[in-house]
Amino acid sequence: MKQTVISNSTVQVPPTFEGEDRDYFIALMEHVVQKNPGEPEFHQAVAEVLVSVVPYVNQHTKYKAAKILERLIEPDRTVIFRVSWEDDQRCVQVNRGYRVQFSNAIGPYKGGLRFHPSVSLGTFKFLGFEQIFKNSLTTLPIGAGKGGSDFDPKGKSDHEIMRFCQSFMTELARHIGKDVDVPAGDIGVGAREVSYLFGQYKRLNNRFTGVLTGKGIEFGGSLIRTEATGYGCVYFVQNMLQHSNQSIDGKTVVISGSGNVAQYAAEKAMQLGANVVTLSDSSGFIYEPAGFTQEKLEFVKALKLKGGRIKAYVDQFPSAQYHDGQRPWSIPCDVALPCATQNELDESEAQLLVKNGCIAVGEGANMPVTPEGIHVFLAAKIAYGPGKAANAGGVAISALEMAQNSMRLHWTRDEVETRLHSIMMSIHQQCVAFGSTPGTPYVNYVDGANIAGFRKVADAMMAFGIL
Ligand code: NDP
Ligand code: 2IT
Repeated sequence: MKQTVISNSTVQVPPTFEGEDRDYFIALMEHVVQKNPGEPEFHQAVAEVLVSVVPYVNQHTKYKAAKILERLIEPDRTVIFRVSWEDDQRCVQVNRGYRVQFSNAIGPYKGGLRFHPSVSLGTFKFLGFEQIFKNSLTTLPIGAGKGGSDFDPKGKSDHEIMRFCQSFMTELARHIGKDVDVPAGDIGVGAREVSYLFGQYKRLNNRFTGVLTGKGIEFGGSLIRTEATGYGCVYFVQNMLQHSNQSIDGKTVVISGSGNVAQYAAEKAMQLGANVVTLSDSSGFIYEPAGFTQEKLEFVKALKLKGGRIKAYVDQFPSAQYHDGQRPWSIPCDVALPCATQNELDESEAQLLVKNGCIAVGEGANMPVTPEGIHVFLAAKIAYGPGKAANAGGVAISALEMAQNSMRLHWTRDEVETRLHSIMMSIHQQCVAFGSTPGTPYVNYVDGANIAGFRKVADAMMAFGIL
């Protein structure tokens, strides 16, 4: 009988794979699972890329002979360190810090820091691996890394956050640098944390350099960086819709999350005429049937800035309903934007979205849809924009922040937003170039993003020889 799953994992062998593609996929995945036990998110992220890239590599055998895929699935290096700090009760606390420097083939390691109690090494390996292809798609010279800690910022005082960030950076500082590795924010790491981290790096090194992005505007940050991931995600969805002669104007949009990405995805969707009806956090979701307004969104931004729960929204605006412990995917919509976390939209929720008439999905979060959920979207041939493409706007503007820091100048809001717009368009074009089925208007954005992202990095690796 044919092998359909990879040993000791939930990874499925793509049912359409035959012969060489099947053998190579199985060999690579068996290796990944065996060498990286207990890291299911990393296995999932690798499998999602191999689905597209294995057939491509089998057709372009120079990559296979040079073992580019075997090299790409192994991070350049992984750093794990202890972070000790003192809480407000003068008790010593110990957390674990990570930085996975995945690939610097096309530029300095680049990617965010996540502070969340659920993380482990496998989380950062999945995120760092995704970042390789995403950063390549941006058209800018950035390699890939990711890091963070199992520190839980929820309920911590400002002083505790500061002490944690300073201790974390005291160790991380020796591994990063403006031409080496440039971290930024992600879940649990926003403007406040980046500022503490940057301040400590500057103190330790006595150097004012663009070693982090997402900095405050007063000390080297770029305009539009805060908005970039959410805005970029909506631009990408707009591009996908325009490709099939549609528009986001007038569409009903369901969004998960209420953090940085969700807030600005909601803002741009509304600016482009869409009706955004949900936001959520890890406790539940709010449904605003008539749609959010800018004023209501400002309330959410202020609420989340002070660490509030999304539930508090309904006390202020009784027009909305709060659904405790649920995710928003049961609400009928035209467009779904998962903007919270990985694996937050599963097969049955994907089926429900399609049944309710959803025509486009744009991933603001990284890997938010399960493999079975992705299969539902691809089988239904709706416009499904994977995170590597759809949420690349954030890291793209980080790269522009690095450029501005190197030039020691500061671009205007218009200049940066225009560039974001054209970068998202270019990412869309790359997906169309590598994901179209000849003779049909359908674009498989998963294949497009994976293959276009892979090619550039693979060609750089080929040029360097065996490293
Ligand atoms: P924030 O910390 O600002 O917001 C995270 C949001 O997601 C919150 O609403 C949070 O709810 C929710 N959330 C987090 N973890 C979980 C969980 N385990 N289950 C359910 N909900 C959860 O992070 P961002 O908005 O920056 O990041 C959101 C996603 O976007 C992540 O996948 C991130 O990797 C991705 N991303 C971020 C970029 C950026 O520039 N910031 C760039 C590209 C991608 P709660 O408050 O209850 O925890
Ligand atoms: O997942 C991501 O792309 C980010 N969290 C942003 C990374 C960055 O370096 O701006």
